[in-house]
Amino acid sequence: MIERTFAMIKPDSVVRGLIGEIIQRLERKGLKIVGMKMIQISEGQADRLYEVHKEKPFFKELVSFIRSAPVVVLAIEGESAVSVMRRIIGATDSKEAMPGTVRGDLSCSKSMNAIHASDSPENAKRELSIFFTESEMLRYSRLDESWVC
Ligand code: FUP
Repeated sequence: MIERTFAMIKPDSVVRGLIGEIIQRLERKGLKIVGMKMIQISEGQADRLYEVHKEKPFFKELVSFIRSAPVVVLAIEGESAVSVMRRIIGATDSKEAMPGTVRGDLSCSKSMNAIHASDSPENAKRELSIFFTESEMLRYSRLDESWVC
């Protein structure tokens, strides 16, 4: 089933010059970028994105990190996009993430872990709505669509 998911290239990747490398991996897999912008996350957006972690000891540090430099937010469409993206990004702790995944290849930290992607279709919908209006998610066909899945 074609799904939409939310992803965010985190500040560590932005300041390390890894935006292109990460986007290239997603495009090559056959995922379609239907929305993309570079932003400085507001405190309100960070609170909403990480609301499930509000009571966790790392929450304050997490919000401070995510606001420490710009991020690139992405709306992504594709066959089983939610689970495919989770596999591509790898385990939360980059030290444990498998080689071949974004985190496994490009990061070594649990907190500065390169990229975020929604963990369920429900969260994808919620997280997309924090950063994109419906009209900011665009419709087009990729030329390779019938060859990818
Ligand atoms: P993930 O879905 O893989 O991004 O991971 P979580 O939703 O569990 O955590 C969200 C973010 O909180 C992670 F990307 C990094 C940060 N985090 C910490 O900094 N310390 C922790 O112990 C757990 C998560």
